[in-house]
Amino acid sequence: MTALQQAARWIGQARRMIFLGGAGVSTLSGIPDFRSAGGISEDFETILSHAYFMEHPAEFYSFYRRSMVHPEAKPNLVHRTLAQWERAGLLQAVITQNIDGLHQAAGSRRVLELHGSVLRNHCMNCGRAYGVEQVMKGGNPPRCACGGIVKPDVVLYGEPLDPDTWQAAEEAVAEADLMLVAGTSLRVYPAAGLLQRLRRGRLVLINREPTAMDRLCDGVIHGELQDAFAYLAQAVEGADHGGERNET
Ligand code: CNA
Repeated sequence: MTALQQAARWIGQARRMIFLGGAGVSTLSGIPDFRSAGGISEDFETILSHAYFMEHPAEFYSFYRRSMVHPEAKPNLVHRTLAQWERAGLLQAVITQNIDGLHQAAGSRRVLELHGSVLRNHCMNCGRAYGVEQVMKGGNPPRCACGGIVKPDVVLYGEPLDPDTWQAAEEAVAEADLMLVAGTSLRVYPAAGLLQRLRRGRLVLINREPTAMDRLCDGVIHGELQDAFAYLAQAVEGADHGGERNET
């Protein structure tokens, strides 16, 4: 049995599966990741830091508008398969490091956005909420009617994660009987540390290239997500789900 066949079998048997994904999930939607060859080449860890935003908001927004916001992007097979698994009662939650909102666009309902979302923004002075369209047009940096600078609700390097989202992610991982991880280099913490919070579940990783966490996994598939999910979507659909699960 191949690792992919084994993964399909485990997904079919799982009762509390969760998914943890990263930028590789959205490369198929035309959004570059950070660390692949051909990914974002600028010094993103500096530009996307809290300190840089506070000191150079216009330079931050020049990069951010060009590289981080992709209003034309549509969900791909991976997003759609995960949404389908949630509807079928197979998947408990998507935990994502992505900030593009594509899981929700595909129909996923329980999405824990560890690093926030480009779709939500707020004035740092009065707290007024702004949509992504308002942030993409207008002056640089975008300003609120009150004169304050509008900041994306995205967790910048050097900023803490939202504690409620983090706690919900930790709990979902602790309760999981299968954790499927895909499209992430697992180099960003604390997100990558979630793999070590798994108590008794199986751990399966799908990624184009090896990661430092491969050795922790029960199953590792090195390859393209589109190939793996094309197989899994079909194989899991055909699997015997046991008839006990609550369909939603
Ligand atoms: P990363 O460090 O760029 O790693 C992405 C991983 O995905 C790499 O190991 C790639 O080899 C792999 N990969 C890319 N495409 C595919 C594919 N088609 N099939 C299989 N594997 C693939 O990204 P991480 O998510 O690990 O890093 C976390 C950062 C990236 C988070 O803070 C995100 O906010 C940030 N980010 C998000 C987006 C987005 O929202 N779409 C885009 C770019 C960066």
